Amino acid sequence: MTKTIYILNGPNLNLLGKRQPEIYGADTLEDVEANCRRLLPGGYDLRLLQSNWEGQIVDWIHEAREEACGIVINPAALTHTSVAVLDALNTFEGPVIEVHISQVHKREAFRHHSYVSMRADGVIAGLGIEGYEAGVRRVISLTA
Ligand code: CA2
Repeated sequence: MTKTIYILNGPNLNLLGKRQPEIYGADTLEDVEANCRRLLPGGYDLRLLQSNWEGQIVDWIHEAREEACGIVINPAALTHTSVAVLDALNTFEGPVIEVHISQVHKREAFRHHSYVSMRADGVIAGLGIEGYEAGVRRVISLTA
């Protein structure tokens, strides 16, 4: 049976590649998906999703409980605010890798705390969109 990796993206990441390239780079979420797809061995698939709504991210995490072998998540600003996303991730049994495009620890102090890190099995920050590929590689190595 095919193993599916969910790649979840939080608020404003639909603007990736379209605004603030000095912080987030020039690549889009479509580029992220294409780069990650290239890494997939046989028997794996991925589903890349983005929403500006916290509840939608929670619903996708619930869906992942049945459908996904692992989650790569860039919760965006919800990283720093959302107990709801943390609680949802705590119900997921597979590996969870948290990704941030920017190096959040070099930025404002409010970006230094992550609720999601209390559940994540790995945390990647500052690798640009390559962080998603590292996250996908890690989920594959933990679920192969
Ligand atoms: O570095 C990251 O990936 C972040 O998760 C991005 C969030 C930010 O709130 C986190 O602290 C770190 C912001 C996402 C906004 O994405 C945009 C992308 C392009 C243009 C404007 C916003």
